[in-house]
Amino acid sequence: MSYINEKLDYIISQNPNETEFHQAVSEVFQYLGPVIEKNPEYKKYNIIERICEPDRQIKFRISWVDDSGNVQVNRGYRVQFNNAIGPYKGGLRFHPTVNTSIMKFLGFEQVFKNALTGLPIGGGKGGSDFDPKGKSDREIMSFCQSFMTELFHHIGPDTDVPAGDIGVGAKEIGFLFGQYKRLKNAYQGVLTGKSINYGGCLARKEATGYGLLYFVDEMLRQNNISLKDKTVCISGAGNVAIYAAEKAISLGAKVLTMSDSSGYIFDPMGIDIDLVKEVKENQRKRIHEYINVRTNAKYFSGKFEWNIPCDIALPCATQNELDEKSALNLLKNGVTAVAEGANMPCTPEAIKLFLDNNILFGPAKAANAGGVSVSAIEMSQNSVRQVYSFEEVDSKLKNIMSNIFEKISTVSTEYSLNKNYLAGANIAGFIKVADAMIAQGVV
Ligand code: NDP
Ligand code: 2IT
Repeated sequence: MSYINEKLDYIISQNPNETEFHQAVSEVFQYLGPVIEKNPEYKKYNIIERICEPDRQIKFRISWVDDSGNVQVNRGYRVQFNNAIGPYKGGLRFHPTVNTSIMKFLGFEQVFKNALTGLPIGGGKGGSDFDPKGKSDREIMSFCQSFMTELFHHIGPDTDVPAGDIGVGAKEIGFLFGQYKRLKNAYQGVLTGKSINYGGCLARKEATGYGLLYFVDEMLRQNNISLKDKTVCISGAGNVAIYAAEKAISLGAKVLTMSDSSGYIFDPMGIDIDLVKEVKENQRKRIHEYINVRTNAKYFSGKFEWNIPCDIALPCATQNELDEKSALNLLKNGVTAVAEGANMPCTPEAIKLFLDNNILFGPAKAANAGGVSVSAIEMSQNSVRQVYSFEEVDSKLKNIMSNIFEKISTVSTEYSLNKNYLAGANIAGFIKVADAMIAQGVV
């Protein structure tokens, strides 16, 4: 058995039942054989085992009172995975499916994603099984205050800087920030994704979706394809999906679908993004409300199976949402490119089909790194008490995304895996973190 496979078996046995974490580790490991051969130091310093073990995992109780006066209990997490290249950095997810495996897969991926940005940020992730759906603002505030009352012990602007993810947007970040400030009596850039009027960064809200499209545009351009007039299917209708759709439309593409966990909309005339924003961001309603206004669009309840023909597919909802069956639908309908806006949205079987069929594939670690990149810009603005304009941040974001593409493309070629951007991202991210760990000694 190869060194890598032995280590993979060991890591799986040490972390039983954490299937999403196993999946994320396997994705990185499948490309590490030649990397270890080329750099024997990684073996000597046992980087493989060290990089898979979080520096620290914090798990805590959150008690809070709902609007009926009942005491509710949820579970909170913060996985501080690796700080070899900077303070732990990564989002908080509030969703009933949150568990140790989900937190660890997200934290593990974040380490390599953050390395690819070229910015000084380590990787972490956190969250809770709290479900914000249907909760009043007062309930969300009460929960966030209780959550922060434990979390504040473990974070800080030079230690660990959380942000948003599924179920955590500017509103939740505001409640969390207010409580941190009260407990610490310090005004620090300890969270990113804040509102603009108290230390937030212009273009952070747009950054993941816009960044995804800058990445896709670059990937297509390097393969002599234009985004203009292409059809795009998007899943999700949250922060990432909305701004991916907005930028796709502004770059001349036509977006056909969006979805939520209840169903999906198909608008053959092209999605009206202002209407989606009105329904989802302002009214906080379900996506099916869209067809009440756009009567030519259709709503289908149930899981979106990527059965609408398109040139480009952008899964922007959640992990493992695009499976083998969906990938076969996309292939049958002649898809050209797939890029992951969500974290790990494509199953390994789906990815294999894309790579085997020479579909341009943008892996999450690279393609959705725009959000955390602008978070790092927010951190630096907070440190120097400075504010950049939207245009300045947007132009930095564009630059970062094209540098990421260039880096992973070059590394894929170096390892004779030309145009396998998944390999390029995993290898480039791993090498950067591994080298920093070795330089800092056995800690
Ligand atoms: P939001 O909470 O804003 O939106 C999530 C969207 O995905 C909603 O439309 C939601 O539908 C849908 N969704 C969530 N869970 C499921 C599910 N189990 N099945 C089907 N649909 C689901 O989150 P974000 O847009 O911020 O995050 C989306 C993805 O992007 C996540 O994978 C996240 O980790 C990733 N990401 C986010 C970044 C950010 O900056 N926010 C940065 C990089 C990656 P419903 O309302 O019905 O739950
Ligand atoms: O998955 C991600 O990169 C995020 N949720 C954003 C993390 C951040 O710190 O901005």
